[in-house]
Amino acid sequence: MTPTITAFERSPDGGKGLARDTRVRWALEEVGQPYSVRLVSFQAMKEPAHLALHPFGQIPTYEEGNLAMFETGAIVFHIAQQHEGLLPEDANARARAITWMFAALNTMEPPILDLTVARIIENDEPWAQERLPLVMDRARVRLGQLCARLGDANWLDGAFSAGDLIMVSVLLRFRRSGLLDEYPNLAAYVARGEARPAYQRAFAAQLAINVHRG
Ligand code: GTB
Repeated sequence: MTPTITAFERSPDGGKGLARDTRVRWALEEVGQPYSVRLVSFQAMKEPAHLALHPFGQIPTYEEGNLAMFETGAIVFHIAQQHEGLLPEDANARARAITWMFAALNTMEPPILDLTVARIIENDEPWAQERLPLVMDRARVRLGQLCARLGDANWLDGAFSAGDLIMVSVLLRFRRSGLLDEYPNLAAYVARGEARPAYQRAFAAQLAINVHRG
């Protein structure tokens, strides 16, 4: 059954891969699963029909037969469990790949969200310029630790996995702040992820929607 995901009708980044439907599209492309996309406006996201799918009124959602899901971590995990290619067969390696998915979402994503809030949402507050360096330094702690763990490996734990897919998706959001470039191995890791044909297809599909809508 072809799954349907939801995405922004008009993404604030113009469809450049920063909205979270990109990671779901990427996972579907990695496993070769075709999918449909239903575009939603900011207003429609807060209306009952969408809230029935996503209690927090956000994108993306994932529908497949009588299954409806939200939260990208859960969606990518579901896709990875249903298809070969995103999680290793070996039970321990699989558990470690899942650990990296959680690490990306629970340990690496919060500092980037804090940074986004500090740089964009709180930017006009009188204390913003004083606070920003603190938020940047907290992000640097986590990036430094991840940098040390990755070293010169291509991926976090052997072959590319759903753990890398989520980690790259999270890390690429550090790029605008300039922080990613402070860690050349992480910048190269993100570039490796983005160079994957499946990522390229996901990115192009998201961009096409936004280009066509001006
Ligand atoms: N934890 C949830 C998940 O992983 O699925 C978070 C989902 C989420 O934050 N969705 C955002 C959303 O729907 C879109 S991705 N926001 C609308 C709202 O809350 O009303 C966040 C996002 C949006 C746009 C950009 N951008 O354009 O740069 C970057 C990130």
